[in-house]
Amino acid sequence: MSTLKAILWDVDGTLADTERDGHRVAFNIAFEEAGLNRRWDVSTYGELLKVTGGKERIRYDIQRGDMPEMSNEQIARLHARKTQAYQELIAEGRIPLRPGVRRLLEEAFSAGITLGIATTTTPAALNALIEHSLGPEWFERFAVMAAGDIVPSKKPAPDIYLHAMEQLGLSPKETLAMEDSENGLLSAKNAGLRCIVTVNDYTQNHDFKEADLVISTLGDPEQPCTALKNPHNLQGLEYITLQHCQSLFVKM
Ligand code: XBP
Ligand code: MG
Repeated sequence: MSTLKAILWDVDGTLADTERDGHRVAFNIAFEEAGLNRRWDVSTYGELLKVTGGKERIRYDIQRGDMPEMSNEQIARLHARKTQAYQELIAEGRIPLRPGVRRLLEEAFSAGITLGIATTTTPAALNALIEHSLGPEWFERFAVMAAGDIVPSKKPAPDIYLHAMEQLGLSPKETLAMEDSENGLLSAKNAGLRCIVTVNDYTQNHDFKEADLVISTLGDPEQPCTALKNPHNLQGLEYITLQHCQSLFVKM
């Protein structure tokens, strides 16, 4: 038996639905300004999400012949402009948090659970979302904000979770991951964590066999969630509480 001490949160798709109307739009703005003809439509972007990291995603599109050759430096410049465009979109407040995210974060924080971030996105993009969608007080409340190129390999590699746990002096036995995608789940599981998955339009058909719970959202009293996979047979899943998270640990 072990005890839940920390929850590490993925960002894109988990805290907020940032991909379709945030990152994707920002990539297209950067492509247009750079004089490139390439645009990532909603379904193409869904395919490209299997590659984590924005620079890596651009490189993949080049390698498969859908964008012109570019040096790493040119990719980095293009991606820097994309990040700027993304920050501007987020500053408009157009991407709200997903249902239940604020409620569960507040509940866990008040209960003294350590909270952190483990994401493949760029720190500047993460900071914009915290500032404008979550609230600046959360810069202090997250005990670790592990993001982007800080580790050698992005999700599905375990690196970012291992890094965050190392920073906090925590073991995987006492840490829960919140994810939305197969790559995210694999990253958490490769690091030995338990993992709750909230699906979204881009990830609902991913393989979540290894997840400890798969739900439509974290839910709220006025916006209940649907359980899609509940291997530990948790009860009362209208919305996910800290007690649900803790019971994943007590039972195993
Ligand atoms: C999702 C990603 C990111 C974003 C784009 O990250 O793969 O690459 O799509 O962000 P997560 P950048 O779900 O781990 O938060 O362009 O800043 O890489
Ligand atoms: Mg994600």
